[in-house]
Amino acid sequence: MELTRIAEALKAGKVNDVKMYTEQAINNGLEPKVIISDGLMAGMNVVGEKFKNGELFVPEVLIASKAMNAGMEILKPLLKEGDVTSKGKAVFATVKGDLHDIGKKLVCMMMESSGYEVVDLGVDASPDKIIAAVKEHNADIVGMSAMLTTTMLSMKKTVDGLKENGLYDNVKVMIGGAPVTVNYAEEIGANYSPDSTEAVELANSLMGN
Ligand code: B1M
Repeated sequence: MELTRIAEALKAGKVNDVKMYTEQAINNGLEPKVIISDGLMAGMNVVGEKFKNGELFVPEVLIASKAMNAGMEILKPLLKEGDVTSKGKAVFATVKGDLHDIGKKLVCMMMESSGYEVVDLGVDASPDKIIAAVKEHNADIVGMSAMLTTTMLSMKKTVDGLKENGLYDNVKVMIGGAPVTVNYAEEIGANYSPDSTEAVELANSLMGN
């Protein structure tokens, strides 16, 4: 019941209602991951469809995104698995020109909850910025998210930059986002996962965890 309410409130962009129903769902013992997938993401998927069909426009989608983020913030602390030793350090970013960050934040949350130290560079991160962060943090993993067919090209530039700077052999590159495919990942020398759960599984297998 709460899950339907969360999805409905998210679709309507009712930030306070999303927070309230998310808290109710937690209090009623629902699993955080279920609240994300069957409540928040269920609502966001409908918003995505309506946006695509021209039934919703950028301002409504932006409000729905705020509602999604508000729910995720409440759930974030609950996803942590207690005191786990670090499985590795990961630098994550949404690539240059791209402002979509909901999916990337979700991947970061799941990675953190599974024991990775995550440095989130935010959105619109240039190849230079990502490469500098990989160097600075001596990252084991670099994760890039893109939601636009135009911005995913920046992933290749970043991978090429990592190679030019002699960093590529020491860092595992992970990419994802709606327009990204496994073929594109292979083509540019990266590893692909379709969603946040598989992103963690991929990171574990790449790191031997
Ligand atoms: Co935008 N947008 N948007 N948008 N938006 C899409 C992506 C679009 C598909 C909508 C459509 O159908 N037309 C379309 C892209 C078309 C294309 O290029 N193929 C689009 C467009 C066109 C645009 C604008 C150009 C619109 C305009 O201004 N005219 C503009 C571009 C702005 C920019 O980035 N420069 C724009 C703007 C926006 C908002 C700002 C309004 C808002 C973003 C708010 C925010 O993120 N803070 C927004 C939103 C919300 C969407 C949709 C509706 C939903 C995206 C989302 O958050 N989904 C989206 C439609 C859609 O996807 N169906 C759309 C929920 C999220 C949990 O899923 O992000 O897919 P997702 O993440 C998943 C996986 O992809 C994966 O795991 C996540 C969790 O399971 N994943 C990874 C993601 N990153 C990963 C990284 C990994 C591994 C897995 O490893 C590193």
